[in-house]
Amino acid sequence: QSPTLALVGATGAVGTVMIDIINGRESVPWGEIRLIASARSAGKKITVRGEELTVVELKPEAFDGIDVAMFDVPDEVSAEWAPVAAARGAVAVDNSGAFRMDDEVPLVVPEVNADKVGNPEHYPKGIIANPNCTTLSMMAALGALHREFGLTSLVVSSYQAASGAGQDGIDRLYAELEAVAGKGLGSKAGDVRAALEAAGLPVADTPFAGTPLALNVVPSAGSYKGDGWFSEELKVRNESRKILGIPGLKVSATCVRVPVVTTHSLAVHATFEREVTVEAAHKLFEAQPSIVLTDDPENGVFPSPAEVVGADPTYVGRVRQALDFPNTLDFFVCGDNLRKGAALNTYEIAEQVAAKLA
Ligand code: 11C
Repeated sequence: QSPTLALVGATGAVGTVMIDIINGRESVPWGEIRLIASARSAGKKITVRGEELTVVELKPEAFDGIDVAMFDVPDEVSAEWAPVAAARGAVAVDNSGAFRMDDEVPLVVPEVNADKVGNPEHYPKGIIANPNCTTLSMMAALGALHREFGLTSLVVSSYQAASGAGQDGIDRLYAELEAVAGKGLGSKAGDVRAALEAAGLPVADTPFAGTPLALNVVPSAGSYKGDGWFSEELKVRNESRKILGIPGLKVSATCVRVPVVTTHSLAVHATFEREVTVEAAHKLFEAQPSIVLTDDPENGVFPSPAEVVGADPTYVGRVRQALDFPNTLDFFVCGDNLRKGAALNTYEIAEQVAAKLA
């Protein structure tokens, strides 16, 4: 009998992309697909693979008969409900931050550590975690380089899209862009903020740290964690170490929100044990099916979010030898934070679990 799949958070920003991904697959391994959401969204009808499904409310019984349950919900909802799904016999594949650093929960990017879903002994809690979209955007590229050259340190700056903050982030960016368009703003400190306030869009309490995002960049992503660090920056460090299996990896990240709707970009400065060349890196990237190498800067060929959004692969370009740092490459990656960064990677893990169940 074909395994059954549940999608928890079916009506959210990532859940919606997940349904697009399932609908776009040539074939799927699933028998029943069940959509689950909060009481507020229960009863909604959504078409999945040509069949109109009714969203059911998140309750313990919703997991009965489910083999794999994907969670695209806030941390506190996953923390409560992924163990409920696991107790009812499902393998929970969780896209929140609730379990990522739990030693009994593998943190998986199939291109790097697919072996972690090979055997239920690897996930004794019945939970497998999906990384943060910022970390994930560079993992296929770094995994390929690490296998060959041995990664020793990583300095990263991110350029994160508004949709990382969910549908509220997308809505807020569009509203801000509309409020500032055509007004010649941006040459006087505070004029963007004043225009937003005048348009009835108070800046305090936005998903962007009380700072305008239109015509701006905001060096704050996630929540403040003390000593100058934001949660996104610490996630990049901790999750990269766990996924790559390098507990002592030196990592420093600065995470910045930019006025892009969807697709995170990262400038990566990566140092290796062994000598690495641009040519060798190009070859590795070309050989990795989930990477598209876009690297001809002289002719204006490099990845940028507006050209990449909606695509499954990670786009890599601007690969160059760091001039003053031995064994070090600088490069730029763009990845759709809702697809590979969230829904697609979660779905790929779910498919691998299904293959083991079959
Ligand atoms: C952002 N990367 O862009 C975040 C969103 O830990 O899964 C995802 C947060 C997470 O704001």
